[in-house]
Amino acid sequence: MTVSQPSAVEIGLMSGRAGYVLRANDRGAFTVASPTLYPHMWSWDAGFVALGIATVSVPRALNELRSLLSGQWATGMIPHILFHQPSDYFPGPERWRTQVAAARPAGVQTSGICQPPIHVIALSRILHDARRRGGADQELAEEFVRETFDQWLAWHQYLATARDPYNYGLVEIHHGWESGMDDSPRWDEPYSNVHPQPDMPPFVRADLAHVADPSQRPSDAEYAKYLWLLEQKVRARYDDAVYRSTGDFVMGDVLVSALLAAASDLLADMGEELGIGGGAAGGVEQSRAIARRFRTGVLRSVNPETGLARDLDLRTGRWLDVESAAGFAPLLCGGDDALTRRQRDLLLGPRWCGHSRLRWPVVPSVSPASPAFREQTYWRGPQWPVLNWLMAWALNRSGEPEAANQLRLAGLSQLIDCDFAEYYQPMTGETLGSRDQSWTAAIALDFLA
Ligand code: 9WN
Repeated sequence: MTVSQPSAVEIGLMSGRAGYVLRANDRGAFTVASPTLYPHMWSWDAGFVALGIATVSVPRALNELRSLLSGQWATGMIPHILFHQPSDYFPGPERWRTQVAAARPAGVQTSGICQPPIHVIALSRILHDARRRGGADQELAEEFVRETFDQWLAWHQYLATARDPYNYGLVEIHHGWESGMDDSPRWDEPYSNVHPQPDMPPFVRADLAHVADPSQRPSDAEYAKYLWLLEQKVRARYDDAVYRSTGDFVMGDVLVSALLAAASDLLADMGEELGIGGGAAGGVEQSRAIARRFRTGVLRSVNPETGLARDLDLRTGRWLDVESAAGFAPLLCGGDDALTRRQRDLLLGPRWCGHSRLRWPVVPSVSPASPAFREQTYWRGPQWPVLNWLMAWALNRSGEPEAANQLRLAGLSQLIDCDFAEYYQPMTGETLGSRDQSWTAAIALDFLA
């Protein structure tokens, strides 16, 4: 299916409405991930939000990242949620009980796990935008990179050490939420080994009140497992080594690893350009070493038959062969040109974006040809605009601008109604989950810039 360029009127309407959504979701010091379902700051959402806001205002974009960094733990971890204000979101701070953790930050309540390291990718894009504009924007952005370089490096080092103590080259995650793809079939096999115990405190879900149909969200049984892993993290006092030996879910995540590799290269590039982090033991070299290790880990995970990268269950030692979009991790971190071309063809081909039943040729979270595919359940098949953005970004970076533009145009067509939904039913184009989702509006702005 070929998709055409949006008209000037459509572009004007969409960018106006996307800007409006981000303004409406702005709570002063930070942007909520969505107005009611997610009334807090989420880590990887904030990265996407910042790069979208940068197309309108570089200072506001930098403030978003500054606000996120205010939640950084002493370990370097950037937590997955910052609870800047009270709300009915569950699980909130009283469930996370991060006061048991010595490394928690002062002055802001947070969750105790993390999310994919998209932030430096966003920052480098913001810097690029700011340089194009020049003047005060460029100065501000460059100053911000100088000021925060060590914090981003500490974040990456945390993932490279505390989360890869045996140098596998795959970042270990301790909860499906850390992958950003909560109920993805990537985690079905590992979750079958997670058994909530009767001493887990009872809970009432708040999320279902905010969606039209519960089948768009994870099931109650899945939620119980999510809460059980949270409980195990609390019982380990958020100590990664303790959790590793006691927790039920320890996975080498290929998407997180690929993003870490890509982000580490970009951090090194920025350091070199701005003359920071130099020297043999400096931040630039450390970042390059992280990039190399995790790129190697991602490439090693590829199944030669399918051409897709695989997560590794570090509890059982089993590779997890699932046709999820995370399998395209090598596109994000590069390192093997033949594989990049193979993945480009696969992504645009009939098992993925070129599948004959798709309303729009946009990256689905799971291949529609896979038995695991579900058309309207969360990360089990629906299209998430941010994933499509990531793949378009990766294709551009790999020297595939035409393929990238195909995804960009398809993504814009999908968003033309300006609902900026959290995710989309791939066969009908119906909007699912939350509306006015900040990161969806943000990537629309970026696609339009
Ligand atoms: C749990 C905020 C977040 C995204 C995740 C998405 C969803 C949370 C939830 O919403 O997760 O972290 O309550 O379902 O899966 O990727 O960051 O938009």
